[in-house]
Amino acid sequence: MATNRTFTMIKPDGVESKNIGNILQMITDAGFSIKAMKLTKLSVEQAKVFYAVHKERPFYMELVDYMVSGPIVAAILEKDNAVADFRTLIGATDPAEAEKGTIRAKYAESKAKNAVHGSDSDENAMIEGEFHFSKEELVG
Ligand code: IDP
Repeated sequence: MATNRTFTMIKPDGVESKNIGNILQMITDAGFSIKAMKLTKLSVEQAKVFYAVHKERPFYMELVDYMVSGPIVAAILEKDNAVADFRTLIGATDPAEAEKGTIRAKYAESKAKNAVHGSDSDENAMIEGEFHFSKEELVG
């Protein structure tokens, strides 16, 4: 996968608050094209693996429980400088600290329930994209 791609999830709170459409609109308005997308629900095992990097953190099981609490939308996005530009678009982890106009400032509930995920490196974008999608599910 090229390095102009990133991976995102609209997390359970973003789906529950009926903001799938609003969040996707912000993503495409910012110039990202959607290369793969699905509504799905993570298993406990998948959530544990996806967030394994945080397994020593005190909030790990809270994070896993939250990520399996409802459906998510997973997507692979493409744009020049995708990883960094997407992190800018979503804003800081804690919506109280996120820049005005970012997805988390507009739609996130809290530091834990923060509406969206965005990969933090090209390497993780590739790993996370391949974790959720087969080659056949990727368009173009
Ligand atoms: P990021 O999603 O902005 O990259 P990370 O530090 O990688 O933030 O944390 C991953 C996810 O773990 C966050 O998006 C959030 O859902 C959750 N999280 C981070 N810090 C806390 C916390 O202090 N309490 C509860 N959940 C947290």
